[in-house]
Amino acid sequence: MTRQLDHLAIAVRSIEASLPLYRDVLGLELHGHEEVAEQRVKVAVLRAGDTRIELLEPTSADSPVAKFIEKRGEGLHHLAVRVDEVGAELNRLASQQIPLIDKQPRQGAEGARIAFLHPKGTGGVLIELVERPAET
Ligand code: CMX
Repeated sequence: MTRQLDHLAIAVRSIEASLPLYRDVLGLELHGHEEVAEQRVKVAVLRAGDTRIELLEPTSADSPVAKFIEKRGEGLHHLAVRVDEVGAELNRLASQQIPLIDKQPRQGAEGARIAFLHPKGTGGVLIELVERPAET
């Protein structure tokens, strides 16, 4: 099976302030906005061909994305790879001793099931697994 990049996520202080670059200057189509309460972020999704760019704005000071911006400033936050079943993939990676942030899938934007690998096991890159509902 050929896997694909599902999205790249950019941590921003303000979606309103950041959106014009991606939508108006770069010409990417704005697909939608939503709040992912569990992650304490607002997300703007832009389509870029078969993949997406997500702008992540923290909704509270204790959001993981707020912590990231405080420590490193705005910028590239994570990349996401699409998989068929996040749960099965987590089991496979755990059996290979890949350090995981999430032992179980959780809820992401656009109805997806997601899980994060720990950047200490991936050369400092935060990587997300994404399982999408069939119609998206
Ligand atoms: N990229 C690379 N390294 C990162 C990182 C990132 N985006 N965010 C944190 N880290 C590093 C930290 O610098 C820290 O390193 P040190 O131990 O060397 O200081 C280490 O990872 C742990 O970070 P932490 O914030 O202290 O640890 P937590 O366990 O609190 O957080 C993490 C783990 C990184 C998964 C969490 O902060 C996070 O970013 N979660 C994802 C939030 C998110 O993107 N939600 C939106 C999902 C929407 C969707 O895609 O559907």
